Amino acid sequence: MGLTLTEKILKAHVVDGEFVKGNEIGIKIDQTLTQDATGTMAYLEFEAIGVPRVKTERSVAYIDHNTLQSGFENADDHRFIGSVAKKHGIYFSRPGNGICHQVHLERFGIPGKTLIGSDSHTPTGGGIGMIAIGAGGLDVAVAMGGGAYYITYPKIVKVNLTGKLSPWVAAKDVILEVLKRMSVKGGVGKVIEYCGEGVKTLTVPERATITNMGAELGATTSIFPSDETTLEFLKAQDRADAWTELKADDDAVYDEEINIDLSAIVPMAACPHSPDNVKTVEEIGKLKVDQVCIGSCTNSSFMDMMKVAYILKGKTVDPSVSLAIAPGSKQVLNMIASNGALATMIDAGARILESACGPCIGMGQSPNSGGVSLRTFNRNFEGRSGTKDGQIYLVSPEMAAVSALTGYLTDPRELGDMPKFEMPRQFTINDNMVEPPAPEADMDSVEILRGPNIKPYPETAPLVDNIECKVSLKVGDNITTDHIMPAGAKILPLRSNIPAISQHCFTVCDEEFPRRAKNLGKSIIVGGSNYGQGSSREHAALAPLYLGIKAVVVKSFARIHRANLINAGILPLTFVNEADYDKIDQGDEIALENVRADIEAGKTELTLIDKTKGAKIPVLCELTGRTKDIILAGGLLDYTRESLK
Ligand code: MIC
Ligand code: SF4
Repeated sequence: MGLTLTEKILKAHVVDGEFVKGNEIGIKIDQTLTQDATGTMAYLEFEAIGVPRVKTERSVAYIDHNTLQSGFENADDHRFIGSVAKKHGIYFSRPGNGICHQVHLERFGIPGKTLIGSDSHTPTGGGIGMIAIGAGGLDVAVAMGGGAYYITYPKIVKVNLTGKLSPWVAAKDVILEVLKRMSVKGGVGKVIEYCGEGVKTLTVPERATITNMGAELGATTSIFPSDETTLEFLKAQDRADAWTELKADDDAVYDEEINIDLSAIVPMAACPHSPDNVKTVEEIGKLKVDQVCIGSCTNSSFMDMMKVAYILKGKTVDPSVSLAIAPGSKQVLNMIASNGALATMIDAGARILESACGPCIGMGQSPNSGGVSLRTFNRNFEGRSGTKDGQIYLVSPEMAAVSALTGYLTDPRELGDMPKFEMPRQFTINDNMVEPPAPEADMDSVEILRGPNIKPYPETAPLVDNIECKVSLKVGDNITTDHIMPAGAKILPLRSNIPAISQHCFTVCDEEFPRRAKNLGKSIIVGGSNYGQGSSREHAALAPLYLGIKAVVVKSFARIHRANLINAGILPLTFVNEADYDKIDQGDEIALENVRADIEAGKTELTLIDKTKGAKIPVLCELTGRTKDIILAGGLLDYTRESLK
């Protein structure tokens, strides 16, 4: 029986566990990446693990999220990350060099290699045939130390692409179509593998847009084959030697199959407040637009920028619209500066932002109250833009640019004939903003620069026998990590200070939560389905840990967040009967008796006693040998320290 591409790469990297569907497997990680919002914590954890030099083939630390320096905190974090990188063998991509996923694809990604990144959009690397997975910072720290990364052997979904995109229809519309069909939880436990004749018609940046936003499906990752197109891309990056041909066997067996005829796809938008709330322009109807933002790791490539410049050429942005553009990397910015496309954008009235995440993570450019903002980004969760009642629509760069001119949501096909946009045969290459690490012999002389806002990892303790406490919070379905641990310009600078950032935990849902939880000393949270979707930020587990959360009981979890809870030593529990969710209320007194002994004995079904209601509620605590030991030890940090002894 033949293998899928995903299986081929995983099989070549498996170092622990039996390579059988549904099993937990440990894979060797070739490359890691971090960004600054998760990086400070990841490197504090790496230091705590105590391995002197990274053991990966390539580890890169990027600065791209916290670039609005409205106080000393972010600049201090950048300096800290730079110094850790230099000492411990990590390449440092300086602020200004671009968004981690865009730069990694351009300069470091290698087909067939494994990459984990402390950012949920790491699957961008799947655009060139990598197994690239988003993970918590601590998982990345462990991988840098040479440890395996554990995933459940995924289900593999074949997306069979046929046909060719029509003029002005974009890769963004393809992933919006997939999201429309599968929903934000349809990818959990799955890898999405793109195959078929249609693959050839898509450039590498287009493929990367699709794998990038596969994160919104909740998928483990997404992947394209590595073919002639991949080779052309790598050649143009002066990296032809990184190429190998990779594809699934003809008789590979998939768990599910989806067929997409590219020529049938039309321009679409994901409407507020979920990436799977996808509609066509006709379905949305006439929509006045206040703001347009172009950029982010989904749509900031050279090709995206060239299309935008073509649409804006000789025109002026509608007076009622603010247009912001952030090219994805120094390479992209440099190339559009040299070929005049940047001047075209400036001339049309675009507000040019630095090559960074910017508005995507609420670092500036929040829309006006109730404002409609069209964004080429990947997430439109409520409040993420920094404006609580902002109405965010996720669209292609083509739709964004034309709508900026008309002031209304506009179908880009109204532009008429489309010229052929050619991929460059040669990109402008200058890696002068990537600092190599100090040679191993000199590492002792590198001083770590720690600012006053950088506080250590919160205290943990081994799992206790009995948990008796209250429910400090009850929330509904599809809670995102932006609800649990909001980002934005005010809160992101606290990413290296867990006590301070915890004061903002869940405040989007309930202003009083941090104080209540802290006063209770210990408590549990109750939630609905797909709890923790979105970001990989482990702060969404570390802040609850600091606030005394012992367990989270939900209908279902998103993959990365569940792993982050385990890493933080917080029990991830799911209702055996979803209807029991209705029985338990905020403020209820609960008890989990003999929980340590039960978990040690390998029991997966536990009983949660709701003392207030006098109810016994069965809950599942599905842990494998390794995750069981992590929970018993009080988290991955303690577990790793113990296993290194
Ligand atoms: C995001 O898009 O939400 C982020 C900011 O890139 C996060 C990481 C973070 O919270 O720092 C992600 O996607 O993992
Ligand atoms: Fe940055 Fe936005 Fe991409 Fe996250 S999704 S890495 S914030 S550009």
